[in-house]
Amino acid sequence: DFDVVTLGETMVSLRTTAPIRFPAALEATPAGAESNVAIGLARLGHRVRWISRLGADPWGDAIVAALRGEGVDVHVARDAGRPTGLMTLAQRTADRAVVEYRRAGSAASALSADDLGGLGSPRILHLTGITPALSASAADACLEAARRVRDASGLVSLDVNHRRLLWSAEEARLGLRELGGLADIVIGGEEELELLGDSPESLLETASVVVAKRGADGAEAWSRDEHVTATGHRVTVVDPVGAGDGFCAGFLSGLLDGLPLGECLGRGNTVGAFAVGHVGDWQGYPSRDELTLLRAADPTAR
Ligand code: KDG
Repeated sequence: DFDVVTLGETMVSLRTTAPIRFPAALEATPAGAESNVAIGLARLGHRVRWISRLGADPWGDAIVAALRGEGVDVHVARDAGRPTGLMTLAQRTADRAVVEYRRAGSAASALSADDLGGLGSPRILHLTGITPALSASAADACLEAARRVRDASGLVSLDVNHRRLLWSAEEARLGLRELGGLADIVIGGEEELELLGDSPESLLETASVVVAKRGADGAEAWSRDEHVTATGHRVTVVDPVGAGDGFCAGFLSGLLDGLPLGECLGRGNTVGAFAVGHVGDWQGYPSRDELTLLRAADPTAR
């Protein structure tokens, strides 16, 4: 069985640093919060499977090839009737980007509980609040996967990842609370955690660990008997997208290795720091050997 199984949509992301206009120089790269986490975990040496649906189109082939190339086990249905989702990302300054989604009716929006054949009994199922926003059947797939993994004594991890463009505030509140109630590990920014409950501590009624991500300011975690913080890294930001997913990969990697909670936060912060130094969601994620690089006294390893 896998250390981690994750489930969600991966799109073709067409990136530019200029406003969208012709002629357009766009760079195509796979982007999806859950597959980003899968790549981050695979680079750290964990066994990870990604479950999804893709169009029966060349973009779907390219996403499969990229993820397999990163060592992720790909378990996808190819849908001849629906395209692979697409997004554009105009990164207008180092830390400001404008995203547009072309994912309504995409292959992954048809995800349903019928796609859970490859779920098995992983140690951790990692979900995000993006998938339940795609469609009612995708929301159902998340709930059903969470129930099955809990029944098999696995842990369910949820990164809130609230995407305002995909659902209304009220739909998000209801959908995220329902899924959040099945999660053992709840991860989010401070405002995202507020969507789920009155305080991070209040989420411990159902979760065993709650994590607040604060980017360069580090992270904070609450469990039933611990409250820990970890400082972030001051690094030059080239592109912040993908840092939160990198954080999740590092944090879950720490849990899988049995590290104390504070060190899990530390590993999350480290992967996040690598992520922001590189253009693209996941391209900058570190391998296991590189995890100590930020601590080295000499900035050049030689
Ligand atoms: O966290 C990065 C993701 O947001 C990005 O890869 C695209 O999955 C994505 C989404 O739905 O925004």
